[in-house]
Amino acid sequence: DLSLFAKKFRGSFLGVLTGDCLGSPYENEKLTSGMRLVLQKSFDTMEGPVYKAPVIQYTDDSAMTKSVAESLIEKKDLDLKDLAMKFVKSYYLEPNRGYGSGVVTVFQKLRGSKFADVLLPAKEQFNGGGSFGNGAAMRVAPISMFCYNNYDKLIELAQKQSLLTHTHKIGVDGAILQAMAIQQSLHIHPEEQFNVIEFVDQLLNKMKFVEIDEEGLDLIEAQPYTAQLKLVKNLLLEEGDDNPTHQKVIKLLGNDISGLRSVPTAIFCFLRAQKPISGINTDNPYRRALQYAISLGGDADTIGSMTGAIAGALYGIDKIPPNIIHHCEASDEFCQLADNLLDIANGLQWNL
Ligand code: F2R
Ligand code: MG
Ligand code: MG
Ligand code: MG
Repeated sequence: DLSLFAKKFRGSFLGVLTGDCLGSPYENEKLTSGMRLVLQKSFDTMEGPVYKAPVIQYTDDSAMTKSVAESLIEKKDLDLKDLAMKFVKSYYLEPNRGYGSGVVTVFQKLRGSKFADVLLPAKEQFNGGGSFGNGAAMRVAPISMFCYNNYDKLIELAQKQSLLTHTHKIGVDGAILQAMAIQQSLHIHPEEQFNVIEFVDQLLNKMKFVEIDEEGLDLIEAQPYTAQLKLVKNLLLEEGDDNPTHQKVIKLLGNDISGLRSVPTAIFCFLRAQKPISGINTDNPYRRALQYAISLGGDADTIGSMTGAIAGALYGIDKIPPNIIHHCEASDEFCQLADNLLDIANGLQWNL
């Protein structure tokens, strides 16, 4: 029998994987209502009895998450040089996993410089501005598990791992926010009726200290994630049992490749899926969250993956339909990584 945290760790890891695999066919798509019906039917089949089907390949989201997990397990710490080497090795072994076009330059420079200064290539991205893509957020789940009982360590390591590829504050803070959301989910009992507004309020309180408003001007531009989280809260409050149109969610929260317009969206999908959503017919809240996230289209693999990581951390592996798991590439390997990471995390001083 698995312990509660073993189920949650596996759930979050398989959340990353299943959201990525099931979302990737829809990446960059603008979904029509017809396509949403196709999505509903394919999820219906996957919630049914076990059947044979070819596995769906994972993309960069899972590949990079796997590297983060493997490095933490091997080094029992966040070792940036080792992690940089693992990212690069994995990229050159399988360059066609759908990586962001900018991040490939980082891998080339890391390899070309023989990892002399692992932080330098990321700083040079986009004329020195750094990447604001969601790539640092999409791979952060293992950090939430590694630091599952320590908030300060979580922030420190979520930020540090980002800097290997993303130095723009939007890119880094997106990873911190995603890491916080997963950690919060890990600490909610799956049978507990939790308050979704309190979940957002906790994130808002924490982001206050991340998005420090140095001038004290209370400018929206200085606290962009705070502004997005307030929109998430309003959307959850104002619609009651209805749900906002896809168009409205995409317009307000976004569904693109930037951290700012994808991490809060994933948090919203997870929270909104606590209640029924029209057009998504299921009693399974994990499936509902995943299907809802993917149905928004745009950066569907990444928003699906980040939503899956948060939802899986709450519900645990038992709530993920077996067909969904078995139809994703390397699901056994992801389970094993979760188990190994729990062993390591439980032995760390800072989690005691
Ligand atoms: N790249 C994709 N999907 C599209 C291509 C798929 C592939 N060709 C295929 O079909 O096989 N998906 C993956 O990329 C996202 C994560 O990206 P990451 O790791 O953040 O990469 P990058 O390159 O740093 O940033 C992504 C793009 O964002 C724009 N951008 C970022 N910072 C910018 C800045 N400061 N100024 C201007 N533009 C900036 C650029 O267009 C970057 O290329 C995930 O969706 C993952 O699934
Ligand atoms: Mg594609
Ligand atoms: Mg991807
Ligand atoms: Mg993507």
